[in-house]
Amino acid sequence: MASAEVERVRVSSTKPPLPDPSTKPVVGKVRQVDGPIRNLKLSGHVGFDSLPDQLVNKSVQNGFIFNILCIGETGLGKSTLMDSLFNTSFESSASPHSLPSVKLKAHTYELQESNVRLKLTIVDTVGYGDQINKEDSFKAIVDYIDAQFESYLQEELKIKRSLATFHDTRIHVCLYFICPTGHGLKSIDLMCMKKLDTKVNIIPIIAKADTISKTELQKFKEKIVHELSNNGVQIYQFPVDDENVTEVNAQMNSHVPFAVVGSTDFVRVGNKMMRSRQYPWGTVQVENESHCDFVKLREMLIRTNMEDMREKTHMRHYELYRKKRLEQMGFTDVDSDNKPVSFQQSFEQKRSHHLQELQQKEDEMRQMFVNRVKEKELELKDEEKDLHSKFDKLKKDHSEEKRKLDELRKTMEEDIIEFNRRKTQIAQQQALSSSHHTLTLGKSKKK
Ligand SMILES: Nc1nc2c(ncn2[C@@H]2O[C@H](COP(=O)(O)OP(=O)(O)O)[C@@H](O)[C@H]2O)c(=O)[nH]1
Ligand SMILES: [Mg+2]
Repeated sequence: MASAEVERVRVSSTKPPLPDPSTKPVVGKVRQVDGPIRNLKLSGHVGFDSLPDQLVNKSVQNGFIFNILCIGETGLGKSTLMDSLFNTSFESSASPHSLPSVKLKAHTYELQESNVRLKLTIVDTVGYGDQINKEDSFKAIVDYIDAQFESYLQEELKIKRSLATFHDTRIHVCLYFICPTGHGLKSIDLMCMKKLDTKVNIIPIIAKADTISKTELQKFKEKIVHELSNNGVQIYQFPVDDENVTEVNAQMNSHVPFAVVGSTDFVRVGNKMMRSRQYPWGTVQVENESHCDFVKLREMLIRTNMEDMREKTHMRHYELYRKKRLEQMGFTDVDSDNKPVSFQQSFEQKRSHHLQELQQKEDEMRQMFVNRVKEKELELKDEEKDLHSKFDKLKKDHSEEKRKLDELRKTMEEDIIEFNRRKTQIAQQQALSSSHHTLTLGKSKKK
């Protein structure tokens, strides 16, 4: 096969000046084979500057998917915060504290803002922290996250895949609700976040921040950050590589964990209804930045970094899962000499290895079968021999018995003959003696 020629030409376009008839277009003339990429000027408007618009239109048409996992003890305000974040009511029902284990419940909603559709899935950890033994609380969560990765991987590995219409349920962000104790993280918090930090983007938040005083809150935040870094827990960092958001994201990274307040109640402030919590001593406004970090969280989670979280989920967390799973299946990018191998080579190698193993197993089983048959044959032969000798003995016993019986019969027959002979003899003697007696009687009568 002839090796393919690689032609790389880079043509750059600034906003097109009016075409100058004296300069001939260079596009297509300058060709570099396997050389460096060159910048070229376009001498007229081509139109690929509409690519971003095309992308936007397509994305808007398809709609977006975003999946949030809320982890936190029952009653920490997870459902209320979700209602507050999306400014709606998801109509969730309160869960009891009596569940024997942690269960994950997902609900999917279709939301629309202007012409942008969002398929939002909120996954709740029902019963989290309610068991006496909390050691295994994270297991159900890890399993759930992996199960979503697995179903995406299975779709991806199908021959006929429909990823465009596939409902991607991979978790894009995990909001970890920290109890506002002021005493730092609980061991369940650290353990759970540590188990999840390679699987999902974690944003820790301090729940019900209105129950903790301002000075305590600052110390609490510092303590949490310290404990997270001491335990090597990697939480999600808002990206600073996009210059449009570098500054705001860098600043927001220093505010994590956000201390939030949620509410389903509204209070009139001026001529506007504001989400607030009312107390005898005053009102906490959810969207007031001097009252809590709710606005910061909404800004970071929904308005600035939603796409980054979707991307990181796919490029980092899913990629890691996929790598592990493919390696488990026996695929690799390099051979034993560290030389690159293609997926096909790797697959064929795995297949031939598998076939070899199968053949070996089949041979082993066949050999085992032959051995078993041989053993059984020997056993049967032994049993047959036994039976034969038993039969011979029985035959011998029988003929011996028969012989004895014959002898007995013979003796008995002789005895009978003797008996009969003697019987006749006695009968004769009796007859003779009775006739003699009659004779004697007769003689005496005559006298
Ligand atoms: N003080 C305070 N109470 C809250 C806050 N958010 C929710 N709550 C209350 O806490 C209770 C449980 O809230 P819910 O959202 O059902 O908790 P979930 O079990 O974590 O979903 C409800 O009575 C809420 O009104 C908050 O930010 N501050
Ligand atoms: Mg709830």
